[in-house]
Amino acid sequence: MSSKILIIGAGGQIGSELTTKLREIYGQSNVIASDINTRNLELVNSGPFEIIDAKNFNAIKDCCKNYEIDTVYLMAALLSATGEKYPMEAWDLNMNSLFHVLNLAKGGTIKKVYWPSSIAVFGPTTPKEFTPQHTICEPTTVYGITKQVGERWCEYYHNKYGVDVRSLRYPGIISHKTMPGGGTTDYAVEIYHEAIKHGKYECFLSENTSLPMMFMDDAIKATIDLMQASAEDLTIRSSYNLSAISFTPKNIYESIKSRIPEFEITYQPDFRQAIANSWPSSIDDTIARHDWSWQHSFDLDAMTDTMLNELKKKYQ
Ligand code: AKB
Repeated sequence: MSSKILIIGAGGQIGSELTTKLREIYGQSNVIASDINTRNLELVNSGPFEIIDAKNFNAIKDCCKNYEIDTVYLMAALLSATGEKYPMEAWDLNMNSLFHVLNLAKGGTIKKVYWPSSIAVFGPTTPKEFTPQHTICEPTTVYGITKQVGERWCEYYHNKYGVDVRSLRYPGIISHKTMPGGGTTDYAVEIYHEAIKHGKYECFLSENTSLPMMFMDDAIKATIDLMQASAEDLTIRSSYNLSAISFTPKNIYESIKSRIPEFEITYQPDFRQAIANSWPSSIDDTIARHDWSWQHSFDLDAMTDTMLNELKKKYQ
C-alpha cells in the first residue's frame, strides 16, 4: 500500500478530515497537506504541509515532483452559495484546478486522481426522487455547472488518455470537527452547533425541503473505499451517485428536540432556498453499492447522537 499523496484544499471541511484519515492509513510523512492558508494548525503540525494555490499549475507540479507524489486528492472548490456570489471566481478555481491535476496525470507526473463532484450536477428538470446515475443534468448554479463540466472532463481524460481519475457526487456532509463553508446544505451542521450553544436556530431553508445528506465518517469511508477499489471494478469514470440519508430541516429539528426538549427552530428562507429546490430529494446509488460495495453506517438518529455528544464536549 505504498503511496505518496498530495491533498489540495486540505484545510476545508472534507479535506481536513480526509487528511487525518489518510495519515492514519499511509503514515504521516506520506501524506502532504496543502492549502492557501495555514489557519488549521492541527493540519499544519501533524505532517508535511505546503502552501499551494490550487489555481497555480507550477506550484502543484513542483510539489508533486519534490515529494514524488503518485496520488492527488483535489478538494479545493467554491461551493454552491459562494459560487452564486462570485461566479467567475468559482469557474476559475473549480475548473482550472481540475485541469492542472488532470494534465499532470495525463503527462505521467502522477498516477491517480480523486476529484469530488456533487448532487449540484442535477437541476430542476432532473427526476427528484431516487435520482438515477444516468439522467437529465441541467444544473442552474455556477457550482453545479462546474461540477457537471468537470465530470465530463474526468471521463474524457480517462477514455482518451487512460487517466485513473475517480469521483463521487457528494450530498451535504455533516461533521462535528469541521465547519462547512459556503454551501446550501450547511444548515444541517449549523443547527447542531446552535442547538448546543443557544437552544434555538433560524434556518435558511424552509421546513419541508428534503435533501440528500451524509455523516462525515461515511463520506471519508466512501472516498477511501473508492480510491482503494481495483480499477477493473469501476464502471463510472465521470462521478458515482452516492447516498446515505435524506431529511428535511423539520426532520433534523425533531431529531434534536427529542434529545434537547427546549430546542426551538424558526424558518427564514433566503437565496439558498432556490438552490435547494433545484436539487434532488434522494439519490439512487445502486452502481456504487454494486461496483465497490459501498455501504453507509449512519442514519439521522445515529448522526444526531454523535453530533450532540461531541459538540457538548467541545463547548463545555
Ligand atoms: C453545497 O451545499 O454546495 C455542497 C454540496 C451539496 O455539494 N455541500
